[in-house]
Amino acid sequence: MAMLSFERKYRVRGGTLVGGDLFDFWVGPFWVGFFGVTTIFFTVVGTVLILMGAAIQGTWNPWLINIAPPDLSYGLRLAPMREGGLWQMITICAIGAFVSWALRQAEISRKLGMGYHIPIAYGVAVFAYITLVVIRPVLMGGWGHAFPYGIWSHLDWVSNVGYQYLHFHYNPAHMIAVSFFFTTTFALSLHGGLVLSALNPPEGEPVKAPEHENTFFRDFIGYSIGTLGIHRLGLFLALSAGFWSAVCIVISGPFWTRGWPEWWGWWLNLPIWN
Ligand code: UQ2
Repeated sequence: MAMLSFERKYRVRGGTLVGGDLFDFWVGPFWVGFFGVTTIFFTVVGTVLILMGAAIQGTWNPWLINIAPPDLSYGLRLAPMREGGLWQMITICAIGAFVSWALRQAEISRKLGMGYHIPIAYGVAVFAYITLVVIRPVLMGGWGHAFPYGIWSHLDWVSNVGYQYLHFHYNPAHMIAVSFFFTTTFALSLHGGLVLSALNPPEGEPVKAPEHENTFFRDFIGYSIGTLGIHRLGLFLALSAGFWSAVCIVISGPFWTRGWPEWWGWWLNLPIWN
């Protein structure tokens, strides 16, 4: 693959967290690194295990493949392969691959002298996943509380767990998470629209610069957050969405076991009403 003219400048040694310069080389456009190797390892093993699960289940329909966690009767023990052990091994591979990927991002950030924003942001998504398949199941005493791996089956799980708490939209942390998700899409639509409008002037006119972007929002609402600011805001909104998602599910069960509508009884029970 052709290397861009400036790319060679960024092919710098060092920045690794483990192994020194053992895997500090490139294959085509890709830097390898120790955690590149571990990512590939966990991904290949995990994918083979998923294919084994599909073979055991007897369907190759991608929508219907389902690999379920162990029954609740197994508690937090290891289960036989066909009884959820496969799910446990796949979970170990998934976490191994995700953590390897985050550390690979950290190593490349160090190599390039950048901040750790990328691995930290990605880490919030990994944290949300680990909350679902490890932290909450451990707090509730059974791997059976985790969600099954399958396109259709994980949606059924979300629906069932939602109804278990009667009406999940009354979960205050869920409200905060949803609001952050909506605000993220709103901010990205403002940003994407603004950038494309600046970069696509009428035929024959030069592309517009950030001063036009700032001026548009100052004229429109009296405030511009700025080109760096919109990306800081977007990062904050997106990470907050992931963080509050993890909070809203981890408090459901370990902290609150009744319907979420009932939680709002604290408001009706305030002593100020009589
Ligand atoms: C902006 C700016 C950008 C942008 C956007 C804004 C030049 C290219 C979208 C406007 C954003 C504002 C006013 C914040 C909106 C607040 C929330 C919570 C959605 O000013 O600088 O850079 O893309």
